[in-house]
Amino acid sequence: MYRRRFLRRAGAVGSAATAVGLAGCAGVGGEPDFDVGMLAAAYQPREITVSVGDTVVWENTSARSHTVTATEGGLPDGAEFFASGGFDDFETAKAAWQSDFGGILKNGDRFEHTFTVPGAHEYVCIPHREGGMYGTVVVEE
Ligand SMILES: [Cu+2]
Repeated sequence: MYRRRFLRRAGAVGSAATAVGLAGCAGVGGEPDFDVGMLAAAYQPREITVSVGDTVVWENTSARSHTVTATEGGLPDGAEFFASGGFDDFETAKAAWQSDFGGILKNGDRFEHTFTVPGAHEYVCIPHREGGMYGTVVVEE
């Protein structure tokens, strides 16, 4: 947990754009109380490293709507599928988005997932995946 917080701070210092984007969502002491924000078509940061057992919190810090949806084949063996909207697999999540925006995260909405299996977990924003809106959670032992 401490390591994640350190990494988050280090990332925020390195990017003026990040500071601007997250300014409206600062938690106690001015530090954001989420781990991954969202820009118009990107997760910020795109990759985050956490430890087994950590919970990652996403917040839609942009005006556009997004999803957080694990990709098929993008998870380590044994890892639980995760998706905003709570869907069980990618196809279900995609169909739900296409029918009635299932899994939508609007501005200020949050999603969280606890990671219990080490390895790289890739996820995507369904409406913006062709624009390259992908992210990765790297989970270390
Ligand atoms: Cu998106």
